[in-house]
Amino acid sequence: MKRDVLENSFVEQYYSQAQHIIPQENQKNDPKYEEKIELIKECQEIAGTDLSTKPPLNIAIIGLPGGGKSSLLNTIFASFSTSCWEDIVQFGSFGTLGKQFTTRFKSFPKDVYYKPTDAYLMPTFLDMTGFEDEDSAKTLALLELVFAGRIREEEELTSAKSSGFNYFIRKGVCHRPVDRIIVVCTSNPDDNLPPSFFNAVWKAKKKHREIPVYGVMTFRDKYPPNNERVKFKIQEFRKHLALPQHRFAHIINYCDDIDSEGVHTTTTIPSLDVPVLQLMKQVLKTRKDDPTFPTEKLVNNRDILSMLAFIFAVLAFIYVLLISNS
Ligand SMILES: Nc1nc2c(ncn2[C@@H]2O[C@H](COP(=O)(O)OP(=O)(O)O)[C@@H](O)[C@H]2O)c(=O)[nH]1
Ligand SMILES: [Mg+2]
Repeated sequence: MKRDVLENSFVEQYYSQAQHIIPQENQKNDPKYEEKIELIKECQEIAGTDLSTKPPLNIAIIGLPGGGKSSLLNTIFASFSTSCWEDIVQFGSFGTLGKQFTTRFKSFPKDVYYKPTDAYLMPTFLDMTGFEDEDSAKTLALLELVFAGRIREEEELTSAKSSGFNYFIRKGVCHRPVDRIIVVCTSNPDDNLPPSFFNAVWKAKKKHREIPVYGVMTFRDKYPPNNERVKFKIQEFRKHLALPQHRFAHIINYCDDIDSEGVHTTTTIPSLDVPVLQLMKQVLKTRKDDPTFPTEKLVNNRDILSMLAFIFAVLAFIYVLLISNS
């Protein structure tokens, strides 16, 4: 039985036996409160501090509209917080036709979502919207550009069609390349998986360097893992993206369905946070090809330049003084 459950997702064991989650007005009364605090500490330690030689990780959240990407981000942010859930990322706005017409990404660095003023290198998240189930040259090119850090934030990606992809291929890098990819998808078995989009992600991530891919299925409250059709969807999702157990989680996001009283606007729900923090622990784990800061040489060069500029300014000043005195 346990094995069967684990085959669904590695976070199964972190949901209570009874799948029912009861939001508490005081988060400390949630049975998972202590575990949450412990996990936040573990994640902070894995992330490291700004004394280390690495930059914060860039984590891209991708998937089709309506799959729960933005909600997942708000859930991750709430899980790192001990005050309350906040709607930092706009969610549920995938349009009346259930489709977004523009492809964009928006980044959420630590300062936006992480309230403590400590030195931990909490990651930057990129929320990517507007993809469809296709692996056309355009989709592939857009994914590659974002993964490589060669596209500007909130730039409308759709205009690539008319101007050719060269429009976007810049010499300079606009943001650090993506270090991790989290593919998000609903566990609603009536919603088909997007296999062409998965193919595009797979091809794009192989292009520059192997970026580790993680998978998250949402709507666990509505489509629990003991349902045969949900189980089948999970298997297919994992097969498509070759997701080993520790890279896949079937979770519940913060949403009105789980907390109709709206308690989460004044507190957090540790029972929702713990499985998500377990996943974050996996995602943040240091890998050998993780980036380190561009060597000290760059900093030194910059220092030398500013020193030269200073000396030049002083000499110019003395020269002007001498001239005016003579
Ligand atoms: N019941 C339930 N609803 C969810 C869950 N995740 C997201 N939603 C809802 O699904 C809708 C779409 O979510 P959103 O995060 O905007 O999806 P996105 O388009 O992928 O960013 C919103 O109304 C959310 O409240 C979940 O785990 N359970
Ligand atoms: Mg969204």
